[in-house]
Amino acid sequence: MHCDTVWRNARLLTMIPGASPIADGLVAARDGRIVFAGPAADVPAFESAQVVDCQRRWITPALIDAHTHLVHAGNRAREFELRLEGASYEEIARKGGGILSTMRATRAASEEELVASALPRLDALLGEGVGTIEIKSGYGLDLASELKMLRAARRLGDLRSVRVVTTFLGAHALPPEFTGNPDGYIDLVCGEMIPAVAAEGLADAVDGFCEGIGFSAAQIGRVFDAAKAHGLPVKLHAEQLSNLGGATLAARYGALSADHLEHLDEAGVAAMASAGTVAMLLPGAYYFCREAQLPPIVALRAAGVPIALATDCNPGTSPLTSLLLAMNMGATCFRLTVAECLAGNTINAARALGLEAECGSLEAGKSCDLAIWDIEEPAELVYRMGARPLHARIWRGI
Ligand code: DI6
Ligand code: FE
Repeated sequence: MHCDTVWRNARLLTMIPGASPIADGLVAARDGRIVFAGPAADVPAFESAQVVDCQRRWITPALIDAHTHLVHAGNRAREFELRLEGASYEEIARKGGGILSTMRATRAASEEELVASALPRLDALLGEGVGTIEIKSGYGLDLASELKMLRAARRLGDLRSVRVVTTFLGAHALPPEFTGNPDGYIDLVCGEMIPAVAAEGLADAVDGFCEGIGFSAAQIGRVFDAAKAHGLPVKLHAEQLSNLGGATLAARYGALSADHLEHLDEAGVAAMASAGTVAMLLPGAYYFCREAQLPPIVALRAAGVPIALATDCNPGTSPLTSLLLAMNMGATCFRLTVAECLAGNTINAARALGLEAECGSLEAGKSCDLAIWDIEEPAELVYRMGARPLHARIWRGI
């Protein structure tokens, strides 16, 4: 076996479902892909240009943050203060704050400014071992500004060694030009924005916000029809603040994921289970908004719905740039197990992006995206708050 790099003397958490940790493991890479990951005793004879002694550190797949609004301008610290004084998220949104205040700042920013302001957030995530990140549009809400956001997101992937997956979220909020005319805005999303985004190859999926302060299930259904017509997979912000049946709708369209889900009901759980739609839980938003309603974890588990976790990094409801803290919140707020939290940021997150053949586990054939940790046991990744346990991050073998 010819390799470019071998990492030896490591403990491995492959994240292959059902696999045990490997006490004396080795990962070998060639041309950026894993050619072997397993017990050192099983490795075939190899020659390698470089051999790294990991000194018994743990190696996991690089982490995956599969739901973010990383690209945006401005911040909403003032709204945070208003909420501390008693205003609700929905009240602020209805008064033209909320998503629309970020829309104004994002429209005013250049593509370069969007990239520059997102880079520190991206770097914080990379410093925790993230190798793949999903980034949504949705703060432009007109064609030019949505395209600008998606270009900024793609540009981030050129500037750093990270896989950037983009999602068009035109149906995030109603822009002021369409006040009183949500269906007119959905016409624009379906008739102009999705075709333009698809023609430029700027989005890997289409998302929407199915909520009283967002769009109805019927409106989202039209967006999904347009996405499908352009060969784009879908996902949905569903059942965060109320139950509009968004998850069931998403499942009907074979959605990659349904996200948030605090108000998901049994029918929604069953629909997701039969469609194989991932439950993308966002504990940062739950925590930051001081939600009272927990997502139906026990029912999701019982139905075998794969559970993923992400930061939901956004200026309004989850100004969070730590995926490790999202894991801790998944455990403390949602009572997820350590194994569920780890799978939620690796293998199940890969599935939520349709990338399960590419990343999310240490398996021959996948991209060699590794996180090498200074920890004694994997539970520490979930247990600690504010720790910086990353020793090294490898992306595509480098
Ligand atoms: N749900 C969320 O949590 C974010 N978007 C969404 O649809 C919040 C976006 C914001 O408040 O800026
Ligand atoms: Fe979100």
